[in-house]
Amino acid sequence: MAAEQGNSTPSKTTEIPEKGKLVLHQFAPQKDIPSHSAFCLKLETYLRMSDVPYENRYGMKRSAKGKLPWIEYKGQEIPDSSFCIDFINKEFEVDLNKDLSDVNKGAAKAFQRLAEENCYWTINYHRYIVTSDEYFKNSFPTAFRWFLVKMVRKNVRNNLHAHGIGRHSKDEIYRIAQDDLKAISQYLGEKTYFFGDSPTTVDATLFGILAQIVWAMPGSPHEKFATEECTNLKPYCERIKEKYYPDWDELLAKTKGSKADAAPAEETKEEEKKDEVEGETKEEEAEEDKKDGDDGDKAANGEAGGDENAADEKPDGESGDKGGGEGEAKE
Ligand SMILES: N[C@@H](CCC(=O)N[C@@H](CS)C(=O)NCC(=O)O)C(=O)O
Repeated sequence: MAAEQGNSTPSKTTEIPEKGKLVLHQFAPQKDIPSHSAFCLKLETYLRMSDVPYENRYGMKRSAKGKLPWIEYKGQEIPDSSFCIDFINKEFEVDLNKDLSDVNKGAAKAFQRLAEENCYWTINYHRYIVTSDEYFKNSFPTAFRWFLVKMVRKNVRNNLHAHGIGRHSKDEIYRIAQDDLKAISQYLGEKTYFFGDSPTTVDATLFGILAQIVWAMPGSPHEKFATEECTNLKPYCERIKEKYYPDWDELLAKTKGSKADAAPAEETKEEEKKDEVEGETKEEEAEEDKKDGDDGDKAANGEAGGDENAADEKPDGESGDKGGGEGEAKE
């Protein structure tokens, strides 16, 4: 099955899961929501909504595709939250979308793409470019913070530029996010779930994204817009949280002392990246930090300056370190 999903070499698993249980590999919980990864939270929510038993394995070990989350079941390793859902549906004979009309199936797919392929990037932009220092201070009070901020900003800049959204100004990126939130809010309307009284896959997807905004981006334009202009979004998240996460607080309590938090002997992306940058001189770092600061200031003041791109000042292909992930590298 792993091959069917387009994997390359599966990563090596060290612990044997409880017999017959599906294992969800994801980042450790944060102190405000169970995951700062929209995709990890989506997949865990889907498992809960479809009542499939699973156990969490928190850590930094990426899938064969280099990302989290991924699942493991009876020796098979499946990367990518959507491919995981396809696999779960088949294997456990569940399908939250089974009663949807074709029209709604089409709408569900469109909203999924809006959330994951567009809105998601505006969240990364806010977290890792605009407020990276603050974000890391609050979320990752580690000795390596200076290093994480530097590497993550560089990676996120490259990714945002490659996506295209990073070529817009700060105001434009926030406006794009607001348009997405408005569309979700308008479609949801007064309904309990996106398509009525029962949850479907898109509810798990949207919860993964919206929970970031309403609970884990305090003071952001996203949060302000979602709570003040789209007043049905937070209650929607609260409904899902209440119904599917009775153990919410227990999950959050796992932030400290978790496997990921302890950054074990297991090789992490951060450690790999640290090795990569050790050759850089302090002067180079200071220069980059200054540039980041200047960008941040420009962006904060809404200045276009000589460079409209709040998120990326470098032409394609110029910077190295393309391979890593987004800010989630440290989660
Ligand atoms: N399409 C993937 C996207 C997963 C993804 O982008 N995960 C991020 C965390 S939100 C990640 O692992 N980034 C790479 C990294 O952190 O190294 C899915 O649906 O699972």
